[in-house]
Amino acid sequence: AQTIYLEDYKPFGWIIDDVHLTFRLHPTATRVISRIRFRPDYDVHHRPFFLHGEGLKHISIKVDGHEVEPTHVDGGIEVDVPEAPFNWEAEVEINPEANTALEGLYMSNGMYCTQCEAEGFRKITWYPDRPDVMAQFTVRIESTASHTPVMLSNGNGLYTSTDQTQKDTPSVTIYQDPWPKPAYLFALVAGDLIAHEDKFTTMSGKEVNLAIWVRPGDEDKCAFGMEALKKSMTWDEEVYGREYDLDEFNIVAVDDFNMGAMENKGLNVFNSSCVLASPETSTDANFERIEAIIAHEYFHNWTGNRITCRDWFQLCLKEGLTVYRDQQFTADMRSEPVARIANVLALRGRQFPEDQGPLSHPVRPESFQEINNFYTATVYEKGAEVIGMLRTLVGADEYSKALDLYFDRHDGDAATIEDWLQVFEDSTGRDLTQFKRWYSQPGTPRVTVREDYADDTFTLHLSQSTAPTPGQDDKAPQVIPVNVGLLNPNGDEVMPTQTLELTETEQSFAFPGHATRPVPSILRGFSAPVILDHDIDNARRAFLLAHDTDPFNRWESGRMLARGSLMNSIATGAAPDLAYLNGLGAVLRDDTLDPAYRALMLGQPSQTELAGLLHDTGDTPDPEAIHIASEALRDAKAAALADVLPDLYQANQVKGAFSPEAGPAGQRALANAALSLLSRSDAGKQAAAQYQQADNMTQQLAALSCLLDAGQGAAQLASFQVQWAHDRLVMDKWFSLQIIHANPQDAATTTARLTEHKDFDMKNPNRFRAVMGALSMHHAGFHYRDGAAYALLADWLIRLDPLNPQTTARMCSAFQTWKRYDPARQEKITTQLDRILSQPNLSRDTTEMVSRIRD
Ligand code: DPP
Ligand code: ZN
Repeated sequence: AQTIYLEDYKPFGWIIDDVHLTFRLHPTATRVISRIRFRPDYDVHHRPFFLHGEGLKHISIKVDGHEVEPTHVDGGIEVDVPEAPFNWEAEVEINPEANTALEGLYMSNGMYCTQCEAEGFRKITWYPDRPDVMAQFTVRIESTASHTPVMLSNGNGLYTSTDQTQKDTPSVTIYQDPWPKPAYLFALVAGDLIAHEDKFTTMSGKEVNLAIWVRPGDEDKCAFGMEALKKSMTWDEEVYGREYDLDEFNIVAVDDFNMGAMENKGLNVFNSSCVLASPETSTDANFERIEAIIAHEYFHNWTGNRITCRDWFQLCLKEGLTVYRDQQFTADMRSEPVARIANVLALRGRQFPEDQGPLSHPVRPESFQEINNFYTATVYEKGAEVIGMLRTLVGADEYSKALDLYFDRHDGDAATIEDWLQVFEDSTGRDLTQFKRWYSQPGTPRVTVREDYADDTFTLHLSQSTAPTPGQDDKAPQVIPVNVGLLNPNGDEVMPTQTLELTETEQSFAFPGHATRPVPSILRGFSAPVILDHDIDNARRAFLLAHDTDPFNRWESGRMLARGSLMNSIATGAAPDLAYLNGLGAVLRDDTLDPAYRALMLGQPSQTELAGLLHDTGDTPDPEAIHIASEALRDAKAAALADVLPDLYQANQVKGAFSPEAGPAGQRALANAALSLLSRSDAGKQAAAQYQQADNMTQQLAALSCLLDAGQGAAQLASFQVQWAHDRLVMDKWFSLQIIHANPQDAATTTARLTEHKDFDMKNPNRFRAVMGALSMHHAGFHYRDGAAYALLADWLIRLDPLNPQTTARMCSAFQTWKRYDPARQEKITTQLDRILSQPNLSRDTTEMVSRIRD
């Protein structure tokens, strides 16, 4: 396959003023007519005239009214056109029903919908399908009221002739988007949909019609999403000064969707799992995620749509910034420390393994074969960390000023990371040459700390290094903001948080005037996405767990104790560490601490994380030993906390009507964390009672999890299935749960059995992920020594690839850590990777992913 390089970027060479599209909808033979006015961009080379197109049935192409024959070339067509402005008119036929890749125009449960990011528009019509070509779109949709009662596209609805009483007469709907946009933001939806409507008045007094469109039956699951949308609109006005810019804003829920959601201008399309919410069917975690994704897609209206990316290498320009903005929003809506811990858990869980394995790539990649493979944790989550570091370095006020300049200077542009950094340089006067390495240098930097104390001066010696990554052996030092505070031995803060700027390979920072040796709290708030290497003993960690004034680091100290205890058990079979268990007990008893925060304290490093740590220290992880040690630590917690858990469980029962807000959600999280430990010694008795009484999914699912963990729950699992058979999203949970809680030796057979269930549908990405994703995340089950899970996953990836390359390729990353394991497991995994690679006609997506992993 062809590799595309950042350094080869060339502008298109033509300018488009406007685009008129007509869709004659038909499930298997939709006609798309495009009328486009092109004019040469005389400043740049513009020959030959090339348009993208994939899987289009050519009907006709006219240039200035004359029929022309295109030359079919790789990925599109070349056409002989004049050296002057001209009118393009093309008609193609496409087959939405046959589109199982879910890119371009496809059908989901009888509904037409589109997904064009990154390169799906080329499956709709001939077009320069690249983000730096921006144009105004007018879209005409032709159908009948019986076939598609509702028809939507980007921008403002101009006209509709749809008359719901005249079911079979032709109907027309026209939408116009006044804002020039790239083709990846195009969207069309048509089908039998019901709107949950509302209104929003913007800060300058404009009224916007809001609607969440769902399939009949789901209309009672829209209220929460609508509130989240209005909160997002208000927040972006208040915090970033950004106002909405159309008369309407539509969200559509779609059942078959490769990603979470898509920010199409004025018409966001959502995976139904990321918008539909009700207390009976959604957990607190679902509510929180839905709120964040609605915010994320809405925030893209400015960071992504008004200012888009010049090319796909710049993806982090919109994604890193928009993730950062949605994280700020969640911190403001809920609890800042809890949100920060959750983000760091996600970063360490998904981005660190990526950055430390064969798929490692810079936040701004420099080459790709298939751009869909670069919608990664590195581009998104590390991309957001880079923005956060920039804000820490320049300060909140300077950050705001720089953002104002960014919106001002680049509104309407397709911009680059260079443009972004230039704004910060111009606005703050700071030289960001070295900071830019965060965009070009992959790998997780390791910061090592040494301490000194003499003559009332406390000194921190910091050094940094980054291990080689594929294609990049030598790493230059980066700018690392290290937030540090100092405590005295009584636990009082003697120096509030300061930002140290580590820019050299080794650097020392002195803090004079401390008559007693202070205790440092380092990398507060996780101020940089690095691994902190600070060799301190358990007594110090326990001290920080008890006293640190920085909530993130306080949690981190508990985490480090848990980690040390687990590593020790894995290596020597030693019993869990008492310093950790005692410290944890004290924190849990402290009722001044937020329940959500205490619930996080009860967690422990995942088995995957432990495998990575062992690999880091030169050991070969043994998944069975890791599993045993993890379970033993849970048992030890249950025993050591036996006197506090029942109180925690009782005290955090929420009375009254269900509210998904942070307060009650945190109480449920703590009560359910307590229940999970209590269930280890009561054979699931209290969990069974909770299951019986539960009137919301958070309580119901948590109880069922506890029962399954305790080796019980067969009856509840069966009744759950009967209760929720009609609800796809809840049934996804039913599928996942059985795999998540399977014994390691049974995970593969449980998964295989579920794939034979009548409701297992590989074409639905949510269902496929619910099953195969659960297997790949069950560390001890996926890596069970017989290798059955590797083979099973490979079987299903091979089956899915011809239908849906994007979801297949994404799931291949389950194998990215293969080099961590012993030779026998390595051999079993590489056998499967080679088997995948040897499939005839393997997609470009999957070929690229498996080749990179195998390397
Ligand atoms: N741009 C989408 C998002 O991240 C993904 N296609 O919101
Ligand atoms: Zn995004």
